[in-house]
Amino acid sequence: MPTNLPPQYFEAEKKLREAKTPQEKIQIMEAMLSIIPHHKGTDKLIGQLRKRLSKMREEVETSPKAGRRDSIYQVKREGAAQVAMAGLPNTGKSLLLKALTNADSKVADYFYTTRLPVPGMLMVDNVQIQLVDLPAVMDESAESWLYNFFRNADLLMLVVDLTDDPATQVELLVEELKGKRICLEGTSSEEEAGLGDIVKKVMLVGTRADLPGAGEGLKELQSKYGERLNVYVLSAREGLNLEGLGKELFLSLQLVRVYTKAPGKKMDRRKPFVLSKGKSVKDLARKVHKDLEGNLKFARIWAENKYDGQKVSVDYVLEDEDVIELHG
Ligand SMILES: Nc1nc2c(ncn2[C@@H]2O[C@H](COP(=O)(O)OP(=O)(O)OP(=O)(O)O)[C@@H](O)[C@H]2O)c(=O)[nH]1
Ligand SMILES: [Mg+2]
Repeated sequence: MPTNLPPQYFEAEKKLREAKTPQEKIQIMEAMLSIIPHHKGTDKLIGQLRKRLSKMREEVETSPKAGRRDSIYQVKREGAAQVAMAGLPNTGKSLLLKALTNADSKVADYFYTTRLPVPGMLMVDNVQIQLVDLPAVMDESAESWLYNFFRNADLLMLVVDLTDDPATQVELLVEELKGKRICLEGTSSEEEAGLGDIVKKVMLVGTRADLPGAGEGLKELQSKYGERLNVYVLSAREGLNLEGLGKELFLSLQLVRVYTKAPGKKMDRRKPFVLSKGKSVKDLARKVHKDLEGNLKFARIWAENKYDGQKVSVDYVLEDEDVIELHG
């Protein structure tokens, strides 16, 4: 059967023969996998390449010389929080990342298109949230690093296709992640979490809201998960309902943003400090400067319709949009 491989594939193959380090080889093989067109004629080739890749990864990970993990599977954290996309293959994760941010991630109508993490930055009002597109949860060839990525993220965005039995997709995701000791808030796995399990915040996003059948899917999700999870539906292809997602993410992340100001000066709304809900003035001071916390005596606070420069103690719990003046 013809494989119809593009010239870039052969260039990559040549590079692979010349590559010296296992890290280089891994990187090239990942690139080859994303170049190969998917059809019956290439099934075998893709299978072989996947096998070689996972063998090479195993070698790297078990070799004492290699030490740390390969950096192509990591993303530098930027912004106030990191959100990892988790979904079954072909549910629209990459198109959603592209629709929401300036990032470019390959979109295609076959399974396992995304091979590596692709970060994008989402501005939510004046807060930056890093959104990371990732391989599908069932992608065995990414297993060695994908779940670590999920473990380190602040929130998992469960991306499900509304037109393909979305509640079952959620069940599968919950189960699969539970198997890797990642439990999800607001799902059955949260109640079952034991010692050594990590519990993650989640938000549920249904895609393909533009297609017939999506309404049924939403009903199904609402009835099963609506009470305990933030359920949001959209269409990345048609640009439906995209604007509100950032705000919902911010709420699901349970963050507050506060502004600091110097006495007698105005605050700068462009530069909020972002902390998790429940943090105090003391925590804010630590974030502003490491020496500040020890000298801190009190703070003054401004908040719309609530405070106008009143004195509060260092244990005051911060709320979203508070303006704080720290006094040592
Ligand atoms: N109609 C419609 N199609 C969509 C939507 N979102 C994605 N698609 C299409 O669905 C296919 C898969 O999209 P991707 O973004 O590549 O899916 P993915 O979840 O990243 O796939 P993998 O990386 O393989 O896990 C593409 O053909 C997209 O154009 C949507 O909201 N509506
Ligand atoms: Mg993808």
